[in-house]
Amino acid sequence: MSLPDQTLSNPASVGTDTIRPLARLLALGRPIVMGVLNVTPDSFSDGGRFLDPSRAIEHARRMVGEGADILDVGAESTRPYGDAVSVPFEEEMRRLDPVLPAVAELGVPVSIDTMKAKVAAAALAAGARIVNDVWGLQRDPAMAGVVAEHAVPVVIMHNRAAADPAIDIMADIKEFLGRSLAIAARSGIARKNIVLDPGIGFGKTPEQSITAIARLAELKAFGLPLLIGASRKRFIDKVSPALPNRRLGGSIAAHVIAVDNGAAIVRTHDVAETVQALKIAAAIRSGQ
Ligand code: HH2
Repeated sequence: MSLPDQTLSNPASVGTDTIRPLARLLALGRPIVMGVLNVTPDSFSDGGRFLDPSRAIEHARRMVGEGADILDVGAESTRPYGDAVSVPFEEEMRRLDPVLPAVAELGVPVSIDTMKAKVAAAALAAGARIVNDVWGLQRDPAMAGVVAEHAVPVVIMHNRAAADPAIDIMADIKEFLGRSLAIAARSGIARKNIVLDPGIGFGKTPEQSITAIARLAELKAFGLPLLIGASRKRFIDKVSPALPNRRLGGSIAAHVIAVDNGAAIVRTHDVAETVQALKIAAAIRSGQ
């Protein structure tokens, strides 16, 4: 699955060179590994570990050394499991400012994991090259405009305010992603710049998260690259009880199966182990 490079036929558009890294990665024909960098005090699995800028930059460097293809930098916990503490723009930027420019120099594209258009715009100005919106362009009405203006790739993720065990989760995901794609089209975001994500753990019961991975292939009908972020999520605990930092085995199992089911990108806190697992899975698949 590949995103074609944008041509330089439109020199007026901002950031014509910025979509190439993702397009190149997706053209490699192997799963792409996105390493998570949470510059937060309260992320569900690693809150507080990388709030200090030097620790954050060191961790980013380590992940690149371990084989991360993309670094996903976030400064507001998305809190997939409730207790959301909303972080004001100024605070999100105060966390990102000392980290982003250095991380953007590490040689892999940086995505900005934010729900705020103003943060996305500032992060793109500071060197980020991809926007990762866990509300799929449906929360901040200015988000789609920022993505369109900068002509950068965007990860559109499914989300819900609350889980409802009674709904058909795949139908809900498809409907939501369809709405996001309509917003993207109206705003002038090129389809080739869009990655879709069913949002493991977000507004889903553990069973629904498992369904989203098991039936991921249904989302291939959109004809767009798919991303899965199963890393350390709660559905693992439901099947095999373990605290978030003891869920590596479950995360790897989920990501390997997600790739088999069509994921082009996996988002992980544990880059070295995930890269190794994906390589071994690929070697076995090809019978070598
Ligand atoms: N999951 C989290 C955050 N951002 N983005 C995408 N596209 N897909 C995901 O599954 C996803 C995401 C949650 O994980 P984490 O960043 O570790 O937690 P927190 O949001 O608490 O910082």
